[in-house]
Amino acid sequence: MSRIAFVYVPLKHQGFAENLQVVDEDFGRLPPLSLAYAAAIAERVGHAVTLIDANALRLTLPEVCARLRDWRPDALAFTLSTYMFRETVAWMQSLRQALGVPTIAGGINLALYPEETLAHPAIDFGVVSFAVRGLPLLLAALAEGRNPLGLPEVVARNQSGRPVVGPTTPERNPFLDLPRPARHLLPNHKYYSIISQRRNFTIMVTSTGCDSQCSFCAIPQRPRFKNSLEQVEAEVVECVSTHGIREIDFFDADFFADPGRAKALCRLLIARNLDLEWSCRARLDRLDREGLALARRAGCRQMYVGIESASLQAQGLLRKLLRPELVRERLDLMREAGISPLGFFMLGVPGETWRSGLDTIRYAMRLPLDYAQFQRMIAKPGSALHREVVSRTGVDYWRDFVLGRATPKRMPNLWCGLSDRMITALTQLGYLAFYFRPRQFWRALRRLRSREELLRTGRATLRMLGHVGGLDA
Ligand code: B12
Repeated sequence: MSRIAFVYVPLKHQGFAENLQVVDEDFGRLPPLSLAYAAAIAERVGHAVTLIDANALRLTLPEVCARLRDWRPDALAFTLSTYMFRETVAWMQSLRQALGVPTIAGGINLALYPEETLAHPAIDFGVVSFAVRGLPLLLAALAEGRNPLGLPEVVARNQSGRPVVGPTTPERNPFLDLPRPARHLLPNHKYYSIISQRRNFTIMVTSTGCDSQCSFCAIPQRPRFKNSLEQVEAEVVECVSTHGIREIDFFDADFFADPGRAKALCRLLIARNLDLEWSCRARLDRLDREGLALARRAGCRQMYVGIESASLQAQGLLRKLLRPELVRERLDLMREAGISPLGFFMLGVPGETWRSGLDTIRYAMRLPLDYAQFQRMIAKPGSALHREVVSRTGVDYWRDFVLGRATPKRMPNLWCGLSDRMITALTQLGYLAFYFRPRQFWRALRRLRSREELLRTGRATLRMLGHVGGLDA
């Protein structure tokens, strides 16, 4: 048995990000779900485990280092996204040096760029896939002083220092083997999102991947697996009864992708009659009156829906066509059911002009939405759009970024003629035009349920106003 410390590094807004800085910084503090899954896998096979969420606890590197010196881990484990790659590797390097123990990495960036990731000497080992098999094997080898090179799903360096990915088998549904995320190791009382209303708050996923093929999104490229409804129900019940959770945000790409499954889950939650509210992401064309009514009865308060753009041409190119009549009809159904809609919009879409960007903002304002989020379109790592950029330019920006050859800056935008500054200005304008209307203001005030929420949204509003003119990116 070994002592394994999982560390979640504080999030930082990046120069290439799709959100405005102020939005990224005020979005909330959300639990590190992937890491909590990995920690649960290690704990299940008998290791002593701690998870330090330095992001939620606002801990600095020296503070985490001091805590870990006291705890005396045998290995350090981190989740690596491409966005947070640099910061995470910097923490791995410092903690590895200070504590003199090996580092283990997992997560989305390792799946996308395994060899480039392991090119960093601060990372000793990696575990690809869902870690159910690979992590226990790696930890056992380390505990017994065996060389993990060649173990299934484990990335390790060979004698000449080259990273080698151990054999992988076709992925089977990880939810059949995954334990529930180790929420008992998380500071559950610290979490919130900008529009959550109850504490404790957490996030959950009931599936991975997505049935849709929107070209701007990276999630369709992830394998598609679903958890069983019994396990989802058990996780929800554990959240409520053991961790004092009163609000959950389901992060599935499309909660209603399989409407029959979603409705069945709602019925299970209704029968449980829990003191719980929740939100989820859903595609508008999958929603119907029955599903929405069931979701509401089951405690759903908010749904996040991608509407993206007013331009039908751009929607077609992005492989997500939602006609305005359908959008309006489904949003009306949502409101009728008593569910509050948040619309996601993208600016800088293919063929975007200043005028079409303004059309998208006006479109958002005409729709019966309680909230809107405006993002610039970027070629996310792993998306079909990014693959197209690579084939057209011959440059893989994200690969270069992981290898330390590119800085966190705006990527080339091959699909629209607007400058970066114009897209940023449109995004800011979107927020101002949408939220600073008497009707929206009044709606927002009526929705507020707590002093904390008032302070949180007030602060975000002031920061947003403060940034206008500064053109933060
Ligand atoms: C929930 C979620 C979040 C949560 C929780 C973060 C987390 N990953 O734990 C919050 C809201 C905090 C979040 C934040 C962010 N996220 Co996020 N997130 C997701 C989401 C929707 C689901 C992740 C999940 O829990 N999946 C279910 C579990 C079972 O699978 P998994 O995540 O792959 O984890 C398994 C394995 O990868 C492995 N594993 C993972 N980590 C580790 C670590 C070790 C040591 C080991 C051994 C194994 C291991 O074991 C896990 C269990 O099987 C994914 C999209 C997706 N569907 O994958 C995006 C996604 C991962 N997020 C993304 C992004 C961009 C972000 C942010 C930068 C915010 C933003 N601007 O969008 C931040 C960065 C966070 C960070 N520190 O890197 C991108 C990543 C793109 C990239 N290549 O970098 C994704 C793919 C979505 C997208 N927009 O395309 N996110």
